[in-house]
Amino acid sequence: MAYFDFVDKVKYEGTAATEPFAFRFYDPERIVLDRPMKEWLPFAMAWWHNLGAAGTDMFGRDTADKSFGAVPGTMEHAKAKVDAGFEFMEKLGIRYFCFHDVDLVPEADDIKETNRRLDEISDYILEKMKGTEIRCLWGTANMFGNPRFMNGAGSTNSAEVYAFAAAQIKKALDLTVKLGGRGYVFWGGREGYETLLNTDVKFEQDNIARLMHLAVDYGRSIGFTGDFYIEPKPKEPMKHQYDYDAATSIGFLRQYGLDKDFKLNIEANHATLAGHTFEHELRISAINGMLGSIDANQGDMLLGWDTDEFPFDVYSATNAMLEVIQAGGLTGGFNFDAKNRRPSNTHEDMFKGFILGMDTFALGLLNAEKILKDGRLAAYKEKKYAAFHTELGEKILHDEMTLKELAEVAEQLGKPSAPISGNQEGLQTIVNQLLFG
Ligand code: XUL
Ligand code: CO
Repeated sequence: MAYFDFVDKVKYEGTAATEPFAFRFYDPERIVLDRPMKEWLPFAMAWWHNLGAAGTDMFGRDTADKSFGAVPGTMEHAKAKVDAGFEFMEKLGIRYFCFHDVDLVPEADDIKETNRRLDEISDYILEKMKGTEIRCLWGTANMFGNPRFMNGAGSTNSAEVYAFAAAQIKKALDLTVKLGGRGYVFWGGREGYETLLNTDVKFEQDNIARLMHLAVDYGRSIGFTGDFYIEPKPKEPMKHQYDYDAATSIGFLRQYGLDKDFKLNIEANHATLAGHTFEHELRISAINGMLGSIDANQGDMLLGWDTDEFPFDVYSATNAMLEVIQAGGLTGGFNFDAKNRRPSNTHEDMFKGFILGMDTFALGLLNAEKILKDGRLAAYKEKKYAAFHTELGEKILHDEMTLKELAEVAEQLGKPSAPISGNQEGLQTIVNQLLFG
């Protein structure tokens, strides 16, 4: 049975296309720099938003129908979601999916029954994967939705709840390995606090790290060879979240000796909530050897919350792709942790959201290629740091100067030579010329 019979395979039709279900820029086999677009852009579908989210917000109920012909809350519905999801991914040429445990099946009262349902659905998914190119990008456990996690998961004050968090991670890792997942994500949804009046921050952070170590030990013991990821986010649902941004998360991973097994999953909208650009978070991850995967979406700068929109900001995608290319690509992928706006409530809109997002990143990739091939930005950067290639500069870089010797140089000079211009406007003009010229 087809759920989306209004569309066949979505193909690349070029920039003149008027057909809504076509790619204007995403041309999977086109070679960009040294590899096909589809290898630079391993796109993934987020099970939760695409097959689950139906428009409910703080002020109103569902606007979209995601029943897929079955009664929500049943295993028939869980299977219908698998069928719809695979049809969706195949029609768009999406080769990966990401899931939380509770996206796959309705959670039961007793965790034993939930786990039985997860076994059943993962058998069903495995069967469905056969004969397709579709693979799991990463799995995760939802440790924020169930009321038992109201005081956190790894950061909980209840030893029993801690055991439930461990049980969910164990099962989600089992599923990730069973489905051949490349990565495993920790997004610390409730790992944070509202007020220090009732919170022991050090106790909570130690316990989160302990749980992550237990996860690594277990994952490696069952043959999981992929990366674990922290997905930083500064706030929402908690006022203060421990994994505030890339720099904070990297410090945490190093402090607790987790940096060999973990990388980061950078989400665009989380970066902007932290007061950073997307590309800043990618750069900080990359220079620390921790750029793993991306949750591709965007926020609305006039709204202070995580709107998880499909990305259409081409400047942002261009800057992001510059970072990804210069990091040599991702070992993870681009997971569209994005959902349609509440009034975009049809099944057609599901396709349009992905087409928009995929085309935006393809355009970002093509623009980044132009900027890199043009070379003027790189040449300017060379010039900017050229003073470190003088005799004095080289000595500093080789740690051959003491503070006293540097002070003597300064005294001999009296004042430094005139600074060179930052040339920001000139560089921005070049970018516009390359993008629109
Ligand atoms: C929440 C968020 C999550 C994670 C996975 O803001 O991004 O969906 O990606 O738990
Ligand atoms: Co995310």
